[in-house]
Amino acid sequence: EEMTEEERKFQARVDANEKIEPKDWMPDDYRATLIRQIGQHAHSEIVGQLPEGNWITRAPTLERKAILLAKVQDEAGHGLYLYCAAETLGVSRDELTEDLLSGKMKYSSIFNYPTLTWADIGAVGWLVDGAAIMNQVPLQRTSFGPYSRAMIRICKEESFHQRQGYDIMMKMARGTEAQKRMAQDAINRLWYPSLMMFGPSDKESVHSGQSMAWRIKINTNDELRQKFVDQTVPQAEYLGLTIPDENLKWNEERGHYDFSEPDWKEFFDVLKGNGPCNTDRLTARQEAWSDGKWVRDAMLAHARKKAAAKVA
Ligand code: FAQ
Repeated sequence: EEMTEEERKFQARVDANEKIEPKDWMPDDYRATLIRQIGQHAHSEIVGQLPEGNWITRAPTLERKAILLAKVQDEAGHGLYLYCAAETLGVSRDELTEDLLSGKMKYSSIFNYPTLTWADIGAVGWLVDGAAIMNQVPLQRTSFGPYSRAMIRICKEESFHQRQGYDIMMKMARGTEAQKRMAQDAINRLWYPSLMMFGPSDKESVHSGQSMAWRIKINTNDELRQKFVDQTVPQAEYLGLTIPDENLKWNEERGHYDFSEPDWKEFFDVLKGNGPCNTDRLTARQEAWSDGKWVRDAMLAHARKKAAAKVA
């Protein structure tokens, strides 16, 4: 397909690593892809509070409780910056929320898995935040200005989250036999779902080609998944825990670890709504939205009263 003059100019700006700002001209599909990705990312931060919020009342010490509470609040903040970034593209936060609640928009597959023990909170911080950072560090250089700037602050907080997760794992791995077993069980259950966070294999990724040409994405899904494995294996070794993959092996020639792919059938099933917690997560968000209706109504009524008073 021939590019129009506008499209050519736009692509030249992207190729020169210029930031695209909300009021600049952009192709309709660039806008739509960003709304999808940023919106999905925002929803992930919000839904991502649920598996961890589940443990706030049961954290083993006051200090762990305070840390977890702060982390979960950070995720809420990340969701809010990201909704703001999406709003600059001409979509409202209410529309995005409604599309999440109706199942039209997605959130990360990982949050459809349960957090069964305290060790899962360690593994979520270490593996899930670790995967999130691996994906988000390059996105600091994404072509859309508001998204790239949101990523800078989010990455700083996310690095702290990962350290707190690893710290929990360290405590568990060096604790009693029962604690060590819990830590190992958490890795066994969360390893493959963490690998799925990077999206389908490059062969199956429908959006990567165009998104990379537009620098909405900087790396392919498989590139980031490989980097994550390479970074995480030595961390597991240091903990004295085992990654549940018999094919995991350093490949001298490639300079990378060889590893087993996750079960992609399970991944696509979770995306269709059939993961262990999909229904719970959406129900929790639907309840929060309807429980909050009176607050939204009251604030709108108050704003209308104020505006009317000003006119009078
Ligand atoms: N889950 O063509 P691609 C966090 C969908 S971090 C669900 O490869 P794309 C922090 C995809 O939408 C997690 N759906 O797609 C935290 C598409 O479907 P569609 C959030 C997935 O967009 C930590 C289809 O599959 N981070 O929350 C997933 O080019 C701890 C085809 O895939 C981000 O969102 C998946 N894992 O690449 C919070 C990062 N993977 O829409 C609390 C930004 C793919 O056509 C606690 N996003 N799909 O119906 C991205 O970098 C990209 O969107 C990818 C997917 C890499 C996720």
